[in-house]
Amino acid sequence: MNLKAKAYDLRKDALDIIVAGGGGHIGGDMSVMEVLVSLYFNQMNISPENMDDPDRDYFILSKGHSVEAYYAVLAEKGFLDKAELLEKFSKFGSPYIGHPNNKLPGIEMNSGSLGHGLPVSVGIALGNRMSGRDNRVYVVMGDGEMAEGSIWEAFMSGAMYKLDHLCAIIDRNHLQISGNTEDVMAHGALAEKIRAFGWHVIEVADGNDLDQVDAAFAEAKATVGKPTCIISNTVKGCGSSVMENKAAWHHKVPTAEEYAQIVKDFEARKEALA
Ligand SMILES: Cc1ncc(C[n+]2csc(CCOP(=O)(O)OP(=O)(O)O)c2C)c(N)n1
Ligand SMILES: [Mg+2]
Repeated sequence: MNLKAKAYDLRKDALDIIVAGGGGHIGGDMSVMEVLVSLYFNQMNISPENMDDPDRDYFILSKGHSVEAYYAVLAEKGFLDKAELLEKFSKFGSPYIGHPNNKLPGIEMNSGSLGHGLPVSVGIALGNRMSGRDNRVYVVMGDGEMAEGSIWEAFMSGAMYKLDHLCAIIDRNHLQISGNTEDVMAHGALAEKIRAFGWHVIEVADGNDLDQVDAAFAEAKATVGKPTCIISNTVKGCGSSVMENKAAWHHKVPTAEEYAQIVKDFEARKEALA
């Protein structure tokens, strides 16, 4: 499978889920796609067959609003049914709600209230180690999410317990709901701050380049004695100039014209990869 091209097909699936449901957090779905594709197809020991195995790897989508990208990847992996998603996403009474729901196959944790994924992941990683397990825990956060104080408590405890099987990823797309992160709650020297908390930090120059993302995860796996944080520099709305780097596309449904242009742009990006 050509995973780089697959990331664009999955962007199209996320787009279709949003259009079918009449709403969704499209910008952050598009920025995080290569991280999800790398994790689910190249990194993690996780599948519909082993979800009850305590030795599986764990994944938490802390920035739960990017659920449409998550659903698209879970469907591709065989956890969810794509046709059912298109039919039921965001419909009254449906389990396919606009944030991760742990009643669905493959989803470990309800998320969407930002700031909770890293604290929970610290607990899972510590519990796994206390049980003598060797599995890994991955958690994806948004860069706007860094404004939550609970994240920084978890950075402290993850380092204190030397959780080297824990890997946090920050989808550094520079935008949050209402604008640029540096205007809303400035990060300053983000990498240096997290390093000072005792983590190994890897900065990925282009987090929408699957090779760079894969390389960062390989380095995380080889890191001993401390947890790793990958700061993945991405483009919000990645895949189409209709959406890219535009705060207004944080949560939006495209018009028919915009939809047609976005799909055309995805195809062009795919061709450029070939
Ligand atoms: C505790 C909490 N406060 C506010 C929100 C509303 N909210 C939803 S998405 C979002 C912005 C998140 O920005 P970021 O983490 O950068 O995500 P991305 O850019 O990847 O979409 C906010 C403030 C929330 N979901 N949870
Ligand atoms: Mg962001």
